[in-house]
Amino acid sequence: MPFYVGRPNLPEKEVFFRFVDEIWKRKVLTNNGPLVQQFEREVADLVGVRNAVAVSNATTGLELVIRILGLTGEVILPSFTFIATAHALTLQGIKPVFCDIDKYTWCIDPTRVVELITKKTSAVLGVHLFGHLCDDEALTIIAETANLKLFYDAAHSFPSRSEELEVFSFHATKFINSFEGGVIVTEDNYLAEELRRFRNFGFAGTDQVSGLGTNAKMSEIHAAMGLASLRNLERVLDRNLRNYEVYSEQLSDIPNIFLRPAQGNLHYIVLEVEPTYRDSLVLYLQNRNVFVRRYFYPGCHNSGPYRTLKHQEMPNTDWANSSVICLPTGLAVTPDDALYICNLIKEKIQ
Ligand code: T4K
Repeated sequence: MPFYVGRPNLPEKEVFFRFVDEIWKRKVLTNNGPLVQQFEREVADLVGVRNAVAVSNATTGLELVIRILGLTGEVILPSFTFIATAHALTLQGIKPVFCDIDKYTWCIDPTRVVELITKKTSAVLGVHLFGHLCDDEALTIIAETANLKLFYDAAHSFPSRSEELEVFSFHATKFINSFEGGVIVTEDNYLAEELRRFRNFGFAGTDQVSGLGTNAKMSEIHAAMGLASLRNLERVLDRNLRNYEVYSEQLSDIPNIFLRPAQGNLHYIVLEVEPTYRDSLVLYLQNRNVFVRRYFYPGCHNSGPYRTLKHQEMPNTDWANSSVICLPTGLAVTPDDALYICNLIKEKIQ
């Protein structure tokens, strides 16, 4: 059987269909329907925040935030992230300025952020990577001192968060999914209202357009999947934990590989492999139907439109890019499957 990183964590079909029945009865398919509102309330309660604004996906969520915060010029972010983080800025006419990551958390390194601040910098965009939260305390001090906005790409971290404005992803491949989807969370009521208006063409009421806007709404069927998936959260977390335990027991004493510490929802179980062995191990596993991934090799600064930009030296990013392997987990992987995958790894490395 093939194993994937990102196989969807499917909720009980019956639970999903109960929500779908409600859609059929009401005939409300989209435009801030009752299931979207319920999904927003449940997400807000779970993470403990005042406002949750559901959107079509996390990338549009980031674009909305960038727009509503009125960012200009340059924004500092890590290169070691999914390309969507950088593209969301570029599409809004902002230059992404790539920063190195911390050696231990693999999140943006606050001490390296300081080196990159210029007159054109308007914000710092941290990424809570693989369940690790950014150093919010240090970044807040830096942002306040330099009068910059601070916000987070929290695509990986649901339901953990820091205190800032952040954007979760509910994409099919994420810990909790709504097929496609994202949720922006913020304590700021005014900002939340602005985001709601902007996701709905700028409408402030029927027939009343208060400003620019787009269509970034989540539909009812997506919210139905999100609500069903939330009822599955403990089961997914428990499976991730059990799989992590197997990976940890089996891989702890093998030379040249290191299992990164467990954090958050454990949706990404991450191995650091001595770079000279990494790609041959990936190939070996993939040839045996274990589709491990090198997220986020080769890094944003080595991808697409960003290759020609000048950037600071990023030794920790270089190391992460050349050593990372994400291992399969989630409901589609049992602890016995994890053991099988570990045996393949040992077969190749030892
Ligand atoms: N910021 C960060 C840090 C992110 O990681 C992401 C998304 C975003 C922002 C943007 O969030 P969204 O706008 O998407 O809400 C996948 C996902 O498409 C992407 O959402 C995710 N990060 C990224 C880490 O992974 P790919 O190109 O690797 O996906 P793909 O199609 O290769 O799928 C991965 C594996 O999952 C496949 O090998 C098989 C399995 N799979 C996938 C899908 C979609 C399934 O079994 N069923 C499915 O329906 O990007």
